[in-house]
Amino acid sequence: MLEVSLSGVRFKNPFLLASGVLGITPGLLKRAERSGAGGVVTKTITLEPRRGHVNPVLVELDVGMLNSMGLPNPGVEYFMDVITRARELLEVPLIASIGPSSVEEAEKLSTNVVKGGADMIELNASCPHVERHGLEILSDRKLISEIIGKVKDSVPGTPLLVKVSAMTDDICSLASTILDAGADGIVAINTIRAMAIDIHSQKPILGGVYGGLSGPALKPIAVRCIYEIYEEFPGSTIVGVGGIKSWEDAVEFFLAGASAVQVGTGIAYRGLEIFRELTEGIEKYLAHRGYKSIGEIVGLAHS
Ligand code: RRO
Repeated sequence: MLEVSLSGVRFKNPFLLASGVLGITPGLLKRAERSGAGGVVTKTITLEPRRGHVNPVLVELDVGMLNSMGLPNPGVEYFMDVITRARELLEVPLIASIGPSSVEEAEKLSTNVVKGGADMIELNASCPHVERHGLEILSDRKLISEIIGKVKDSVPGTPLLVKVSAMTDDICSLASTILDAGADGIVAINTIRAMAIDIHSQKPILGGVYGGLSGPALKPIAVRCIYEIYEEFPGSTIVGVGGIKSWEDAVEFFLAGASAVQVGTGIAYRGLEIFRELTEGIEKYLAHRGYKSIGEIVGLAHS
């Protein structure tokens, strides 16, 4: 009932661990699987190790979370081993998130993560607060097309999803560029550039000044982006992410056009049990309405 296939990769359920949350060690990825995740995405991997931004890197707000992690990761050489060990441990698909800053880096990153054993690639070109690895790439249409083309040439058998941002004036034209360049699908959406100021010190709270807003405030924006993309490209592969913390939230994403969804900040609110809550809730919703598979409700809000 909950099984989905994304560009030929099969998932036992459509609830995936989002990038940046627990995706740094094989053991943590396995914990997400044990808790019921249908697939897992690694922390975004860069060619060279990165320390990330200075503390504080996370603030809880009343509308969500603000992070300015700064893409901390041990680099692809180290991460290949993490992917290989995780692949041995996991039964669910493993998606490697890569964060290149150039076409050359995209080639090296994609070749290496696939050599390590990744089943799928998520190209993260939408971090709102890390220079050279995020929005600069997504807003340069020529560069993003070249990167997508290079990844597809380097690892032709591995499906490629591109994670986008709502911070664009025309999400459909961005989606068109991405799909025309050969990507297999779109992950919508990354966090939104935001900030918080401490009224006592009268200074920005985050060490990196700017951060990415995630959590409940993001949900209606993500649903809107997915709806717009699906309306223009019906049947395209869209993976939704942004503020899901209940099965009812997830249903909205499916109705808008997502074939699967990712959970990130929701884990901070609900714990890893959220994966069971989502699967049980959606199973009941589908059964109650007489649907036999999750695919039957994808995009229904458009009809
Ligand atoms: O590591 C981060 O600071 C980060 C990344 Br790469 C991203 O894509 N989105 C986000 O909110 N934080």
